[in-house]
Amino acid sequence: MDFKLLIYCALSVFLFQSCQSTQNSENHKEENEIAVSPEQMDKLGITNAEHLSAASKRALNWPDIGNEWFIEFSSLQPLKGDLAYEEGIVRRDPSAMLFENGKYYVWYSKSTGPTDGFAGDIEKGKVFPWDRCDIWYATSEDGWTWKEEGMAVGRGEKGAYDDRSVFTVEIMKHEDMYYLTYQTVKSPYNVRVKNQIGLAWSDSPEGPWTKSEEPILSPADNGIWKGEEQDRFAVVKKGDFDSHKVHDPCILPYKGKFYLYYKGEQMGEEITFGGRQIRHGVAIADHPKGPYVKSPYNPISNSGHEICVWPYNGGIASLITTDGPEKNTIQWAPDGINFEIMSSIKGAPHAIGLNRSADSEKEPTEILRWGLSHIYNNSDYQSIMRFSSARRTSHKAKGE
Ligand code: AAL
Repeated sequence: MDFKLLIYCALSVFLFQSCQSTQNSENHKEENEIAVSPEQMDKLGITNAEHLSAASKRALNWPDIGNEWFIEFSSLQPLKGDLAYEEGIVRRDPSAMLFENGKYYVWYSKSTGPTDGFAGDIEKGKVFPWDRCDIWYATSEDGWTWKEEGMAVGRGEKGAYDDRSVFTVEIMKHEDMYYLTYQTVKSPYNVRVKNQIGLAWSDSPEGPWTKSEEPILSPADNGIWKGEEQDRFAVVKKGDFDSHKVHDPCILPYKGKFYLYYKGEQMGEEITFGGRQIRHGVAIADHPKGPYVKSPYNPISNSGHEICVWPYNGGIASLITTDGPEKNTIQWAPDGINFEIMSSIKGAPHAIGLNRSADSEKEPTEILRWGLSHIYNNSDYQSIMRFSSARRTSHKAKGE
């Protein structure tokens, strides 16, 4: 008996389309034929193949990948030593960790003092916890107890593109050279200020670091503000997904090139059905120092927040958190550009710093077993924490 025999059902679907042009608007009917195998019916628990709900139709399009990308995160744990929470100090947005010279290295944003916001004197105050930051680094033998080693990259001199803040850093090691990439803001830090991306390099994780004279990436220059007021929602034209800010840079060596993944913020950002309009893009270079050319396929994600990407099985995996309709998913792109959802998770720690010494090829999410994140101890001060995650393959009651 042929169990593979497919049941074909003809479904009529009315698609109501309205034409925006001056031409006639019309309703039209389309015939859809959906093939449902007995195995699919059994796996998805479909009652009647002739009556497929919209949910069942979507389920029939799910990839058949089992649960190997599904994980759950545990509660964040505090760090010890110099990276334990300290009143009056902001330590946040940890980079990935490298394991060198018998210890882990991490870089992060550090600033002091409370946040004043935009209402006060922005020339003197601190508008965000990540304003007036420098990039510091710390080391640890076990990933729990950390020693703060000092500043790695400081703000630039007055008038430089990075004179106000350098923050949200990532690290890449390539051919015995180390590259820090980070966000930059030039004074004055007002609501409409454009945020750029800088780079620094060294032959040692301990520096000294040489900074690029110019940013390596800038926002798209095709949005138009409306009026002179400091209002980032008032626009004549929004422009590309990254017309306001390029954020959260992370460079991965990939296919003989360098893929700089980043978060874009758009002028005139809106709240949509998925929350804030936050998207991700990629810019590609032949050399770690650039020039980085934005991919014509951008945006490559219409959801997410801080970038968290790793190589897996010839492609690139990406943890999508916080914003947009596809938040709380892990995605994978065979070419580093065309990402598909591989799993939907309960939620993930923010601003993850991955453990780059993990064997990321062992299984899809091996690199997420443990790493660093941050929490808001209060609205002024944040501290770096440790996350962990585990595969979850069954759901059983006590004693079952
Ligand atoms: C983070 C990151 C960037 C933003 C701010 C600090 O979550 O997306 O780094 O600028 O918030």
